[in-house]
Amino acid sequence: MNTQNKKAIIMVDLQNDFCKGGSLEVQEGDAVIPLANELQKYFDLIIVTKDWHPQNHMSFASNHPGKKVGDVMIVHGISQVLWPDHCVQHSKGAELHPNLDLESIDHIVHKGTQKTIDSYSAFFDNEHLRSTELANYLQKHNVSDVYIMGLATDYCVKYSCLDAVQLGFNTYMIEDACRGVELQTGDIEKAINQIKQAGVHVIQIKDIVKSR
Ligand code: VGL
Ligand code: ZN
Repeated sequence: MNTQNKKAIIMVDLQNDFCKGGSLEVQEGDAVIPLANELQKYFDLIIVTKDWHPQNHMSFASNHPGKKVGDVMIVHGISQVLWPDHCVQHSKGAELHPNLDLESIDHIVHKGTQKTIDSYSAFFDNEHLRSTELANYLQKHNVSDVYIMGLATDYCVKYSCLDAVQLGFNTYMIEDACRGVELQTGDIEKAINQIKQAGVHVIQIKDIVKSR
């Protein structure tokens, strides 16, 4: 009998700072919160990620004198977009959106916790030096299928999808349950194409919730 058949949903960065009034507000970010609540009951395991930065984090423009938000810097040979201060550990902005249902959450992943490196993916930092142990957690719980939704399409959702599929999970990105930053016009579309190219199934909520 194959026991590797559990389905998990990873709800990415549903935090105040990415929603209305937050410091790194994603357009229509709030719209995905009720969708996250609606989707939960279709999964065996519910994971949430939290972007969880120290105040001196390298991704904050404020920590690089002379740089501004949106600038791109090369750090250890990889390009890093500089962001407004966001999701500072224990701040209001780092809290999960107040309307998100928390009762069924099985596991929380904190990422971006080291000041010297960013971590868009729920699985690894941006250099793949350290893992968050999420892959181990999923394997331990016999998860074969990983569904990913949340914020933001063109950053944390994208990199989580790419790592999940590379790790060998059957990976599904729920497109209409994600919203993107779109620093440059077309970034969301590019992200979706890259995700598809990598072998991730890009699906819609109606593919899961048949009554829709
Ligand atoms: C994210 C930019 C910086 C995200 C996190 O959740 O997509 N984007 N930190
Ligand atoms: Zn961040």
